[in-house]
Amino acid sequence: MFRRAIVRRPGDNFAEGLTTAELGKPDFCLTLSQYDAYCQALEDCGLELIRLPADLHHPDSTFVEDTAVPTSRSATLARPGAASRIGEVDGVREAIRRFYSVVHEIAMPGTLDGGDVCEAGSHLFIGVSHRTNEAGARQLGEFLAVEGFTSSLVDIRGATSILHLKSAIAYLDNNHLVVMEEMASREEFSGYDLIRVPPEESYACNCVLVNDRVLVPAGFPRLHQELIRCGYKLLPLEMSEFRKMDGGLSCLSLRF
Ligand code: CIR
Repeated sequence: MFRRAIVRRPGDNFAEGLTTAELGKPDFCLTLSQYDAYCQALEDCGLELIRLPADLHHPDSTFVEDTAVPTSRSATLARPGAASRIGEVDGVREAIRRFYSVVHEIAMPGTLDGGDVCEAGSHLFIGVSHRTNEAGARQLGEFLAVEGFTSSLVDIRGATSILHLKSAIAYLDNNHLVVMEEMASREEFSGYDLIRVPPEESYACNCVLVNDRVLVPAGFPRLHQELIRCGYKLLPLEMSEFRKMDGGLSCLSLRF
């Protein structure tokens, strides 16, 4: 069960963040209303929110998931792979320290974005991407091995359509792994009950189980139906403006 989540409000320069999406410029009013609905959804799932103010020095900082990896026993401060995002970590350090006595930190030459880390029970899939390098992935694996986690690296550098590992997979529970069709045959995922997401819905792979509900982007009926068939209760959320900035649903919060 998650009890809390850290979120950070988008700043009015949100549109100046990094993106490859070519979906146009986000509308700031709509961004804020989607953000408010997202926060409300987390509260509806029973979470207490730690709301951080907008950070205008870092237009991508609303994607707070990339700055840390919280588990039930420790948190690891990340070291984002994009130069413009490294400073975002300083903005969450204090909030993390308030709730964790054990805080690890990814160090040079390692880079790691939280969006590349998928916790699947006691196993961690760590994406090696254009943001997370092998050194960062291995550091995280070593920190969390002490807590009993096993880990494996998943090289996604060849998958041009995704930014982070969690753009392509999401672990729910009961061995269910949501996975984009293109990656479904990878050996790493062979022991799981796969919920395959067709290419036209692959944005929705980035969904999150928060206590008894799955937060999922609105507008992806095939995945919604499949999740309902598997017994999940859904909480669909409009994500259009975050998608324009390459952001997925999970990246708007750090849940613990
Ligand atoms: C970036 O390119 O870093 C941001 N514009 C989007 C980050 C999305 N993060 C995530 O999916 N975990």
